[in-house]
Amino acid sequence: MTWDRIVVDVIGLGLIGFIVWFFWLVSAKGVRAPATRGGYQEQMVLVKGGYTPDVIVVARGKPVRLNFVRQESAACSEMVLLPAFEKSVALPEGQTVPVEFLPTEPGEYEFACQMGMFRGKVVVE
Ligand SMILES: [Cu+2]
Repeated sequence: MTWDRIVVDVIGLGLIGFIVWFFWLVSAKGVRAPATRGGYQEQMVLVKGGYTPDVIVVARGKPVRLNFVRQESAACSEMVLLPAFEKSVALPEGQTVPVEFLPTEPGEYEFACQMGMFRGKVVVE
């Protein structure tokens, strides 16, 4: 085995490890919404065949702003509901729609399309 072959193998294994880490571990634990100006915890959520990311971790007591961006025309995703915070928001295709709420109690709060086919959750710590 030549050394360039070894390098290719190591890179390949590294990529596999990264993919497993990214799609498995990260998606299982969720994404922590970073703090932005104005004291918000802010996270972009792509709406396309589901929600990406679909698990968003926030701290309680600080306002949250989820910026939904719908990149599809399927009617399924034209609304997003966040029942625990009494939110029901229309998502026009291609626009960034902020949804703001203040989490006060730790817990897991689901958000979903109006038919409940796409699902995600906000984990409040
Ligand atoms: Cu739906």
